[in-house]
Amino acid sequence: MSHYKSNLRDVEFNLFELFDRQSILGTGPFDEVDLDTAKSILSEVERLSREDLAASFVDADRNPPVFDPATHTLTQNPAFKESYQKWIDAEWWRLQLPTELGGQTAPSSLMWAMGEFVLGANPAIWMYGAGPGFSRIVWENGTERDKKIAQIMIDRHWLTTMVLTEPDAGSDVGAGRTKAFQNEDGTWRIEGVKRFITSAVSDLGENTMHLVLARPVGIEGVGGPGTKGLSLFLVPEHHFDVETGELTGERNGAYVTNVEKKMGIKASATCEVTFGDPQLGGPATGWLLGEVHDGINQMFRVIENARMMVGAKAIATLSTGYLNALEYAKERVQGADMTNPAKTAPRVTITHHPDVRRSLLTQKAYAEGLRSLMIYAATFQDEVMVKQASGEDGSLAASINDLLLPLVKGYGSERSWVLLGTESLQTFGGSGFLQEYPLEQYVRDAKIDTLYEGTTAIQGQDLFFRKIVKDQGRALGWLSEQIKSFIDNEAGNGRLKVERDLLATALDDTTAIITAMFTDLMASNPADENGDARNVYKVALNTTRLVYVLGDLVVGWLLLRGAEVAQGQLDGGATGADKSFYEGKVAAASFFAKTVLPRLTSERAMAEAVDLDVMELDEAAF
Ligand code: ST9
Ligand code: FAD
Repeated sequence: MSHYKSNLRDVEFNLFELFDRQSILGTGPFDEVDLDTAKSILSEVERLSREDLAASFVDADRNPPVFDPATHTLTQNPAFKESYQKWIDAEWWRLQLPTELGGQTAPSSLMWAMGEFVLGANPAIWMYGAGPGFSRIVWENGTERDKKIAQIMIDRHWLTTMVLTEPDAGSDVGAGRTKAFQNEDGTWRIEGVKRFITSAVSDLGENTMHLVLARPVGIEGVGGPGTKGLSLFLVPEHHFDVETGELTGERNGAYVTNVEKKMGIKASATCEVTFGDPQLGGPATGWLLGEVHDGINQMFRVIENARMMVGAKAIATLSTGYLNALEYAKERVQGADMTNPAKTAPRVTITHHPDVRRSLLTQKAYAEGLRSLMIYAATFQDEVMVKQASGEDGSLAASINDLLLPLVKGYGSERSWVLLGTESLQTFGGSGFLQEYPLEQYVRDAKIDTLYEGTTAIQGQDLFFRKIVKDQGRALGWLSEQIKSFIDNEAGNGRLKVERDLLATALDDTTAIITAMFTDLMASNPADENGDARNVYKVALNTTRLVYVLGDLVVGWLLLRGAEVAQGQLDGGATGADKSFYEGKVAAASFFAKTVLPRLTSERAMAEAVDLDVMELDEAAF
């Protein structure tokens, strides 16, 4: 039986009942994907994921790939290889490619809805299979040569990596020391050691293309300090003929020199990659992407997609964690109903206990609310694509997507990983701790989501300094207006009135927190008479808090929007499974509004009271 429990019904609810995606299907850039096609893609990928992709999830964890340092090769778990091949053969990955690259352009919302199934069933498959997406970035940013390479990468199913991190450059990517020297023929020689590189070695394809950030040396005007001095190079594992893609039989000097042993996501190899070490082989030769020195900007095209992927992975895992917990709770008999204290009272399933119900509804509200957040963010990616195709200005949609990304990634991963442990696994009692059930693996596999692609602290800084301050509050202001108009809207005869009031308070609290952060930021300008640079510490003491607060606010709002739609269906006479589904939507939204949103008032009190005590404490006192 599959470990993976999907929620196709709720995915479709979000796409077609809440966010009206049918309005963009079959037209404009998505003219090849109509509503029926979209629905059949979803149901087929859901089946493939639940059956074929999920099949190797557990086995690949217990029998992870084996690295041979002598040959720098890796042998993947055979069952995992089989699942991976099924994903490649099914060709659904073509949906993220333009027609020029042999793809069939689909809305981002459909892509991520589909992605949820794959990422929930076996996330390492999506990661190893990310080559076509990477190729698209190479193609979009590349010269004619790079465009040819991109097509080769797709046609020959090469694996691809994003190579930023070094032992001394993690969050601080700009501290990277890997160097690039230009050869006489215009190619580049890369020298340095990169760490923690996903998918850098495998036996899943004939070649791997590394997208490497390195600092050019000896070229006027480039290669300065920090991220802006980094350029992006295409560095293959094996040399090949750029016209035909055929391997020349010559090894490039990019070697995996270690594969980490780690807590989870064991099927996905995390590698140290050594470039251009003469003791290992020849030089590591590559090309400058697009022949422009714009590395960090180009790499962020990949990172934005990968941050969305990480959030989707976390959210997908919480959803299957919840559904597994729900199934267990419906069957596990333990204790008597609290209203019947007799020693001989009949024993009941644990779904009769108030605390288990609280836990299940908490899981349901977050799993479904986070799904809405992910798909909502993707609707702005859709809008950017639609506007690009029609030549309209899509900059507001792009900014809103930018604002939502640290929430999808940062808030999505934190809430998911914590709830998987404190609620989903907990529902199983001691059995949750056993490998017999998937929860312990889910918890181990989901922890990484708060770490890679920028830790939660980095997401918080990105959210406030870049997505709010640098954006001059444009996207935030738009979002806040949307929430306000929902609160003021009395549609549905003022139903959900209590919840709307709670949302109004949450909006006030969030606004007050952001205002306090702005005030501290203004007070940190030393050019001002009363400015004190240290006030920026106060801002930074609130940035992670803001990820949680804004996340709760937006999820609370999206859940209530869903509840309004569901209430309409109930009023319209929904019956059977639909009736239960819609009742669940209303109940989860109301529960979230009543049990999560009120906490923002205390977050506000803490945010407004933040002082410099934490920063002034002597390190010896910690
Ligand atoms: C990693 C991989 O962890 C883990 C999983 C791998 C799985 C791989 C497979 C899946 C991937 C699939 C991808 C396929 C692609 C498909 C595409 C399909 C279409 N947004 O603030 P500044 C840029 S990998 C956009 O001064 P600092 C921007 O150019 C390792 N751009 O930063 C900016 O210039 P400007 C992940 C942004 O102080 C420039 O950077 N590692 C954004 O110099 C400088 O900005 C990390 O994530 C943004 N949000 O550097 C590192 N932010 O301002 C985390 C910056 O002029 N650390 N730029 O526009 C950070 O993010 C740091 O904040 C820092 C700071 C490095 C940016
Ligand atoms: P550090 O940056 O040293 O951070 C340590 C702690 O300090 C964290 O809690 C962090 O939040 C905090 N911190 C650091 N700086 C700040 C700051 N300025 N303000 C506030 N807090 C701060 N990298 C790649 O390039 N490619 C990959 O494919 C890839 N895959 C990975 C796969 C796995 C399994 C792992 C574990 C990592 C992977 N990484 C990859 C690296 C990953 O992106 C980094 O681990 C991550 O960015 C954090 O860097 P670090 O580990 O050096 O931690």
